[in-house]
Amino acid sequence: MAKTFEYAPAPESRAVVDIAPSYGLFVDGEFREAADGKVFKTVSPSSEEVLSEVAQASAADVDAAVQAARKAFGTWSVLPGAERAKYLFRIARIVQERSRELAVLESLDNGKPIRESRDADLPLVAAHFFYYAGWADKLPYAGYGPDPKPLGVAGQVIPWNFPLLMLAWKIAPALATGNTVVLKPAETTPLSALFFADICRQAGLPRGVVNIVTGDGSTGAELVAHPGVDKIAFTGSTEVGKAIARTAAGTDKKLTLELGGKAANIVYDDAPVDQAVEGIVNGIFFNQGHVCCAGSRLLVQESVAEEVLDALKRRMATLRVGDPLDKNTDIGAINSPEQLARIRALAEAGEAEGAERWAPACDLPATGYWFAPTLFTGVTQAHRIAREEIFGPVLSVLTFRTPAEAVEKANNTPYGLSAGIWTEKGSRILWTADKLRAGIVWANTFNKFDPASPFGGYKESGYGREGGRHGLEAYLDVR
Ligand code: TAP
Repeated sequence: MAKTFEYAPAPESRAVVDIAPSYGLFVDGEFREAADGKVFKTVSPSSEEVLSEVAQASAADVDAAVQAARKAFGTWSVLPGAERAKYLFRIARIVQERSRELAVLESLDNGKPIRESRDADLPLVAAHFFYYAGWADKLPYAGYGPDPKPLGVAGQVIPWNFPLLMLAWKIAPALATGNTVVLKPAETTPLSALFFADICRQAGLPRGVVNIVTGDGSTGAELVAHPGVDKIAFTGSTEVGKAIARTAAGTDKKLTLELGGKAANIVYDDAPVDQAVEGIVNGIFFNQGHVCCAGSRLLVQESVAEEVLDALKRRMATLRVGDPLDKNTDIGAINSPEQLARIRALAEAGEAEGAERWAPACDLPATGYWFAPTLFTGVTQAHRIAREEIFGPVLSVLTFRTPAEAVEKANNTPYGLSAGIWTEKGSRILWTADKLRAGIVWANTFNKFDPASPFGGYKESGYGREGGRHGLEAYLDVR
């Protein structure tokens, strides 16, 4: 049974970010209250402290934001690309300058370890703006015709797992291509988007080019249904993605969907074990497993399964769960009590269906939402933990005998977002990657992201690509 200890937030690092007691919506370059005055609280999942009160946007607020974006589109869309690039470069530089503050904010509101927000999220956010700033004046050379045109107003809805990074993935290509934006962050993580609104002001971005409407799923639904929205970009669950696709059907709105995943991380018998174990740990425990491309199914070749699992358990025993602001923390807090309940329910289903549950002895804080790194062995393809996205620090282990069986099992999922391969043989990497139905395949590494590389899935993981040159297409009227 896990022991508990009292939670004590790290005081010095908390002080680098100044969170106001309340925030309004960011519409037409200004923060304003919701038309009906409604607010909701955002809570730190590690301490259960209320961080701030945030405006809850209703249909009237969404309408005001879309109108502001529509008005701004008139001038923004005809600005020379080189001028738009200057704003994007400026935003990237300010993100870098304020990255310590933003990293602490993100860890407080989301629960992710500061080492990850500082070394992964924030550098990638800046990189994304730098990358798309570089495209803004080169669109005629992007392969979409000599004079590609923006679509108009982009309505963007993002999840809570990488709040600022998902914002960057959405806003950077939209602005580079001359579109204007209304973005709705997730209800549990609105703060970094509101700090980003302040960065837009600091960068002198013309009013109305970026608008942020905070709220719950109903705000997202209002946004995607608004007739003034020309393009919808959504990242989140497959269930909500399907609902949005139904809303957009029969309209002239363009739609891209980045949805869930159930990635296979395939370890062949010739893989360097220590390196593979690091990749497995990174694949499933990075960001508490709240990652759409998490390597949540380990497929290990039967002849090395025992050796790999022994090494994996030894490594898991060294992982530290706790205060996201502690630089030694490997696994932070689960983002919300609802998500914790979902993870618990699926883990219980794993046990009930006959898989064997294992977790290292682990001290979990008394306050906040926590789940110990967990693995299941004896998992079959019929088990719910092998089929459903858990979105938490839970690894399901399956074995295989031949490469063909590995591929067959890896592809046996309604999802098709990502996969990993661990082997010494280049030929085996190419053979396997060619047969996997996954938008991203990593070999001898996992969770590597680069703004130049397109990201997106097959099957129920969605459609459209974000990142790279391909990411421009979703925001252009390609004729
Ligand atoms: P969702 O519940 O789908 O929420 C995503 C966003 O949609 C949130 O902002 C949410 O608002 C909003 N929303 C909820 N209902 C809506 C509706 N009917 N119409 C419009 N918007 C609505 O997902 P989540 O729980 O935040 O995120 C976890 C899921 O996202 C996982 O399945 C994960 O795999 C997926 N995900 C995928 C990717 C990529 S790139 N493929 C990346 C990250 C996450 P509220 O927060 O207020 O409910």
